[in-house]
Amino acid sequence: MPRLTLAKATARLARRIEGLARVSDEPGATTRTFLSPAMRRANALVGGWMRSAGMSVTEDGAGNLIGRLGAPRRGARTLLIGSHLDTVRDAGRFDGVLGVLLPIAALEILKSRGVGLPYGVEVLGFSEEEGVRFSSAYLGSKAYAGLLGRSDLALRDPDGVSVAEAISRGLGRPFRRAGPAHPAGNLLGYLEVHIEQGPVLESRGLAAGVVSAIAGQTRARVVFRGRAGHAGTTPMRMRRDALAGAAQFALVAEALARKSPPLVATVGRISAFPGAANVIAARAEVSLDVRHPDDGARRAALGRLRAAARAVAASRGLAASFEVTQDNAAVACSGELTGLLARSVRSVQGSCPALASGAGHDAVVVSRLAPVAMLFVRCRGGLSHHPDEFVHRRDLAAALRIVVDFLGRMAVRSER
Ligand code: HGY
Ligand code: MN
Ligand code: MN
Repeated sequence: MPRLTLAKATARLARRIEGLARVSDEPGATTRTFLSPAMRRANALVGGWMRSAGMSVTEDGAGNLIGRLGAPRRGARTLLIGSHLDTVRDAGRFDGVLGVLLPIAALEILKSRGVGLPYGVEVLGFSEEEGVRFSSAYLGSKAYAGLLGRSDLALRDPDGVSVAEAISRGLGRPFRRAGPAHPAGNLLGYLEVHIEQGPVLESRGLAAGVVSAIAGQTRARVVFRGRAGHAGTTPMRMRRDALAGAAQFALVAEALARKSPPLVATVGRISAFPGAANVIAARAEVSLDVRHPDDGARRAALGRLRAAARAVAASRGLAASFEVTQDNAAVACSGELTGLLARSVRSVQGSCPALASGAGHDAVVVSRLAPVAMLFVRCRGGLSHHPDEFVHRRDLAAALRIVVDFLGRMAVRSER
């Protein structure tokens, strides 16, 4: 096998990222949601690349794609490297995907150099991280970690399909709850390579950095109920307009977060029933996403937002419900594993900033199994969850060099 140069590996990685972006449930956009037809095609495509890197490939009971490079000796521990293959709607090409395809390229470089690793490696393509279909994130990594519970399996999508039904239909077999993919102690750690999705690395003129901690995150479904009525004949003072109440709540949530940085609160989706132009909305539902590096501050903000929903409803003669659909505490990355990763970053770019992550990542869940470290890679303008999301070729190359170096450092650490 000819030696795979960094330039060739980077070019092939860039081509694969472009190719995978065209595997979508929505023509002309990049959208892949939990166990959708496009997700099934994505697993087949990425699984082929994993095989060409010498890995054995399996899919677990929740559709997570697992590429495995066995260890040369029995009893050797395993390093997990991965991220998610699902996307938001009309997504960018790098969010999640980079963290699955880049380690495959790094292992191909080592293979072409005839370098074997003294530990096992599992490259993971999680099947659901974004929480688009079921309004609750991390279903894939939770299944992998043995943490997918009955309440998760009972979540329903907008069509009323439950997670359990989606798995049976999507995979052709019922989900069997099982323990974690690996017993405690078998794992060296988990590395997730991810675009920064923020402006810091670009402002510092750096290609990469490490993550210190991942912000806590709560998602909720807030529903306002009023009374349908004729848009032309119902006087304004007699209305109980659920959509107007939901819209007012969205503005109240935004104002509350603006006043208390670094708190962020987002209403990303609003829907109304019956949804006709000439009918006053009887029911309106909004999604709510609340994040803060400090868990106490996030919980306090949630209390204020819950009270705000009640106040808006009371002022308009509406009823309001506030259902938390996901709640994750902030997670600190492993100091030791992150310190090792930082050495690899410094060996490539001289310095290594440590950044807090406002975005959630599968590392939040995998931290329940093993120490986690995250490599952030600069993305243009910090833009993400947008089709113009972009990583320069030189930054792909830098990240690839960092991960190859890190795999080597882990070889030394694994022998201890
Ligand atoms: O929402 C997030 O933070 C991540 O993109 N799932
Ligand atoms: Mn995302
Ligand atoms: Mn992501």
